[in-house]
Amino acid sequence: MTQTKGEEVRQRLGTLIAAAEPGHRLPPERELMRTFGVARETIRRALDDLVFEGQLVKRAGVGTFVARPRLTKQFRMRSFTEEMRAQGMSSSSRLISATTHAAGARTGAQLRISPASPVISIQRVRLANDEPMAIETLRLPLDLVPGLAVRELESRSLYETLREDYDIELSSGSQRIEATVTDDAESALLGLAPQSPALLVDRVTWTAEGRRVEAARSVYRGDRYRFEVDLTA
Ligand code: 16G
Repeated sequence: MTQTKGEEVRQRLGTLIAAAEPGHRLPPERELMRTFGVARETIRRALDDLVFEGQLVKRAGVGTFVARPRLTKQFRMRSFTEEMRAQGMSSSSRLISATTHAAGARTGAQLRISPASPVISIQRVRLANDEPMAIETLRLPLDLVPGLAVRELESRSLYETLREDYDIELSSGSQRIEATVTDDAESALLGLAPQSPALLVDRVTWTAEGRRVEAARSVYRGDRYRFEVDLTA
């Protein structure tokens, strides 16, 4: 797939952000237009996307800054399959797509690999008792899972597969949750009205040795899902 100008700008800005300290001020739009050789509109859209993702902060009349890391809370490390089992429900998946491509700046930074390293990207609709609950898009470094039988992931747990076939035991992760609404494609896949409330979850998981294994971006339907957090003083 060829990259659009906008995607290219986003990727280059991502690299710039990854290398900068939190609080660092980005050059003004005019200068970014010159550097990237694109129209103001393209720069604005890329900046807006990065602000939406929480990577940048805009201060009116002052400038655009690399965001400080947000406060995060810890959740339990559980797979969708384990979660459903614990609640007495059956789980399954519908495979939407599986592709391999270069990680890119954002996923590369999340997985601590070079943006040029290949990843496998798997998109599944997750079902509980045959009802669609979430759309998950996972990215795994390709060299960690050679020959992964993607089709099997319709009926088999990814975490189980990692454990049994690749001897990869996930020990911790970090997760961020934001409110969102479903777009047209997501609404159709989840059987919801357009623009239904949903929760957007970004998760990165790693092994006890600190090897980043998975960067996942999931959209959970807001009418059926609730997130529980254990609090400790
Ligand atoms: C959970 C994880 C997802 C992981 C999946 C594995 C969240 C937000 N996401 O859905 O990152 O890939 O479990 O499930 O919790 P599986 O082992 O059942 O395939």
